[in-house]
Amino acid sequence: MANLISKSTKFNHFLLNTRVRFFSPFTTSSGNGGGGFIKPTGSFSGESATIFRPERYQSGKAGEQLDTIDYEEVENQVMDFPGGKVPITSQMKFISELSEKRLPCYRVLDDDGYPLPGTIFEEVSKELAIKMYSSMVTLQTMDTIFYEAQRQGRLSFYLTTAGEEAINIASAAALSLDDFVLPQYREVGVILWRGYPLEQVANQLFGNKFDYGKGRQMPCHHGSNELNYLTVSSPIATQIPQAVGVAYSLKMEKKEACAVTYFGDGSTSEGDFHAALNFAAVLDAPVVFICRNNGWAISTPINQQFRSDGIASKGQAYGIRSIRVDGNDALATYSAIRAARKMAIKEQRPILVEAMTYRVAHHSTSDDSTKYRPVEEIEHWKTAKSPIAKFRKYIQRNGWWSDENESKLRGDIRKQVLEAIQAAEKVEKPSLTNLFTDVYDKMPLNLQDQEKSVKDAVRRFPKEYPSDVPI
Ligand SMILES: Cc1ncc(C[n+]2csc(CCOP(=O)(O)OP(=O)(O)O)c2C)c(N)n1
Ligand SMILES: [Mg+2]
Repeated sequence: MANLISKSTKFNHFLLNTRVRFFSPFTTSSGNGGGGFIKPTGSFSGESATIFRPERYQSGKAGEQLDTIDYEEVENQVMDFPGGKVPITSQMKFISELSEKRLPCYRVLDDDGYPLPGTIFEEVSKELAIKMYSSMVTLQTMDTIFYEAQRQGRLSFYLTTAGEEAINIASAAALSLDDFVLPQYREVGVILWRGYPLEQVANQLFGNKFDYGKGRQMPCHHGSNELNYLTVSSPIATQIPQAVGVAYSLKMEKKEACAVTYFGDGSTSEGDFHAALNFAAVLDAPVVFICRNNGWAISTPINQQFRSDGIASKGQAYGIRSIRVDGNDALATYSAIRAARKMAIKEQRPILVEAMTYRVAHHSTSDDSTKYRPVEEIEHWKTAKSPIAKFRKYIQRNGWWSDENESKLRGDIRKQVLEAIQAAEKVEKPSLTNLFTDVYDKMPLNLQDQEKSVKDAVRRFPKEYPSDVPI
């Protein structure tokens, strides 16, 4: 039977008959990993058949295949196999490729910002709710301005978190600074929440001499030792097994912390994802896997990515407790990640969270997503399903927010981001020497030779090289 979220923290008890549940790694006699989940009130297959082609969201066709198998077990016959006794059946029955029903999605707020009847969630104080909301707006504003700056040719590359602001901020708010974060690339909100200044975001994007990475990474590859946020690496999914290693070392050191790794739906097609889940389960590593299932891996929709019922079902296959959550609902995401973190640390086990969302923006500034999906669909998720609008309705209804607060916040953030851009743009680039340092304690001869030849080339052909990069 699936496990209840621990009651030790404050939950909102509207009605007591509904429970937040993680799918247990082991199925029960109910056949689908635990019954009694909250019945989802919305669906990610799209509300309007004319606009949405449901197959995009429907990677599996649960409900259309074999019924849950009811085996007749042969009395007094078991296979005494290492790890537990296996019952024997005389019937040749194959287990179905999918469970009877699709895994439901845990949601707290409806589209109007009202808690669903019977929902149980972690309450957030007014102060925390406003901080979460302001951070989501900061992320959105920052994305808009940096995206435009790239379009003006001031930056070489950018990618936004548009539509995924709640996953970024609400999950970050549920973590502790002692936890180690191993991100993909669409999670800049997580590092911002941990205290990375807007100025540093701009420094990284411009690769100037204040950038922690000394200009050696592509834009959007943030990282900070101080904030326990490992630098983004471009090859997809490499961070997932690394997170298991980090978690295992936290376990060995008996730390009150876990590793948290983020990745997209597309990344789950990499072998690294599967190896990581298996290692984590076998090693009982305190790691929280957060999959942002945003429907797309650049132009590849999820129904071309996998045939399983999304990602949460894969957790169970590896023996990992898992949940599917509405990633556009900040309160549901916050509650699920708080519970996941707590279980990962207290019980020393991995947890998988599949956060359902939609990538509202193009994949990056190198993409035009209108070439492969209808504009109406994007617009729908941008407006009707906006995680920011939904959370605003909640805080405004609670009397914590007003239209005046909103316009002041947006004005202030816009000013801060523009100032950060203008300042970072003017800062000189790191010296060319940095290309050769920080890998070896003492630079080997071959690198010394390469450094010399690069610098000679720049001196001989100065017009061929950027004038703002000091030698
Ligand atoms: C190993 C590897 N293969 C391919 C790529 C090119 N690539 C960059 S992002 C991306 C899509 C990833 O999609 P997903 O994991 O769903 O993340 P999202 O962009 O949707 O947030 C691909 C294929 C890469 N960076 N690394
Ligand atoms: Mg994706």
